Amino acid sequence: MLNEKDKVKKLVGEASVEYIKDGMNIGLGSGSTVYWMVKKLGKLVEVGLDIKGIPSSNQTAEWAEQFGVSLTDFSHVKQLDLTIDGADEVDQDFQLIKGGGGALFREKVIAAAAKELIIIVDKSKMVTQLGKYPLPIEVLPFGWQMTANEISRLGCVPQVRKKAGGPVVTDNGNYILDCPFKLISNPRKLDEELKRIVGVVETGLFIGMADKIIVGDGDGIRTMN
Ligand code: ABF
Repeated sequence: MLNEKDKVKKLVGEASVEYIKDGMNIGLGSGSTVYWMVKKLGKLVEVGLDIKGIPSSNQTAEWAEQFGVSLTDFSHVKQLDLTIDGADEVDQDFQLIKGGGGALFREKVIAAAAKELIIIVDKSKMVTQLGKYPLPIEVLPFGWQMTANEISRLGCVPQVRKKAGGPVVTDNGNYILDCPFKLISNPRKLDEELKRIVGVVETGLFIGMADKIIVGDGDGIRTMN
């Protein structure tokens, strides 16, 4: 039995496959909203559409396999036709915080490789200013404390993400620092500053990447271009 929020995630996830056409190579994001997109995509494959996906996490790869969606990789595909992914926060300028699920690096790769990036969210993710959600930053394990210290100079107290007592290890073998900036007045500048810090692999700020946002709530969906 789905709760109200999950019903909305299902709605937007399923609605997003409208943009997937026969023959496309698709970037498959991560997260609970993307789950519904991949499941619905499996139905399109069942009726004969020739689609290949590049997953942004091992979890998404498992879902693709479960629902019969063929996978490929960047040794076979130079550019993706479309990437569909979720987000943790979205502002009016389509700037995003992503990485709550820890897959931000591969999510950014498939976003950068796509002709179009569609973001699928429930309305609770829409914000006037980014930052309430602690910004996830993927860092190299070696010297992560030094990296965290450098990040803290930019105005937050980073916490290494933990699970069962130890740091969470990403699909790339790295750690995630959750960084509560509270309000990010200039996301592009912050992203640039973070990327200059030794040890930072990638940030959860996705600036100037999203082309379309599909937002859902109890009344249905709305598409913003
Ligand atoms: C991924 O899934 C992440 O970037 C983000 O953390 C999450 C989206 O959340 P949800 O599970 O609500 O779809 O896209």
